[in-house]
Amino acid sequence: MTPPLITTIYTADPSAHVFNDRVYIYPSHDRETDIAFNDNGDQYDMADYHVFSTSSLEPPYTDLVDHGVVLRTDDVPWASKQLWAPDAACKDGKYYLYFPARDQQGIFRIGVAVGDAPEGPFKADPEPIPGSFSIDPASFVDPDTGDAYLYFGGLWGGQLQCYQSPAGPTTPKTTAPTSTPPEPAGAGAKALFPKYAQLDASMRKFTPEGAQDLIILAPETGEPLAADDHDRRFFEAAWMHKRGDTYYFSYSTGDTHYLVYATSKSPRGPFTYGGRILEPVLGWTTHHSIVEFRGRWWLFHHDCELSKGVNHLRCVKVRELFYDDEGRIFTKQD
Ligand code: FUB
Repeated sequence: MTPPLITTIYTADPSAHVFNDRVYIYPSHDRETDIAFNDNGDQYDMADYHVFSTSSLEPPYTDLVDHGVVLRTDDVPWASKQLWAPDAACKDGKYYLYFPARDQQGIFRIGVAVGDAPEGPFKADPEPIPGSFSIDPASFVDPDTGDAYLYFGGLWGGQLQCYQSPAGPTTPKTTAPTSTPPEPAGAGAKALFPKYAQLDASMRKFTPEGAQDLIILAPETGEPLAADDHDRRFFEAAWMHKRGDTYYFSYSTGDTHYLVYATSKSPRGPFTYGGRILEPVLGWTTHHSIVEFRGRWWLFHHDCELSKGVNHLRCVKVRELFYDDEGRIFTKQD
């Protein structure tokens, strides 16, 4: 079995990027809690972020560096709790850490913190990104156009089901979802889409068009995935990467525990479902990132091996990822 990459603290949701020919990893920092496990994810009660870096992605990971705490809940004026899956981006020499947290009303928003180096420290903006909502921001700076985007959203505890709209931009709710609506279900119902928004030149705001649906189609019908298609519908853990002229949007299917992907020739979609990247791992959640480093592609993900199966005490792992001649992703799973 692939050994954990990070063993000194519990980590999850690894977002990996190559900056200055070194891999930087931006994970969640899991911690012990006596909060009871529930479908809302209250037991994922994280309060800070560490940044890690390495130049070696194969065991025994002797070059791994823990750069320490780079941001705490207390450093974020608008946040109340639950620093969930973060990501980072670099533009024009500045580094941007994007992160979700619950605001003072209990609504998940997405914040940004800015630094001068990939390992931080990062200073949080005083307010969340206007028009942001839900969880799991994944940043993507198109290597060919320089356009920057955030992809985000998560069902159930991630509150994405509070933002259902038939079409077009969504409007964040202004009141706390005390009892959230269920995700769509039943014959004829379409799955909820993940969201994306282009970032403006400041990298701290959405462009005026705001959050849009990222449509994922079933290859056999050309129609949006059905709500009941839990083996393929988006749940959380958005990630975007580009290989050649193909955009790969990957995500977790949540309650069916797969990491899967869809492809498009545009970062705005529509995307067509492509297949599975990773089968279920030990633990309820699965979350990942994909990055090219020195000519090879790598899948960062997590499981619960280090805690022997405690769902909210996870550990980051990395394994090589491959493409066949048609651009289909595969991994060599244990
Ligand atoms: O780490 C908290 C949440 O668990 C993340 O936001 C989800 O993607 C899941 O991994």
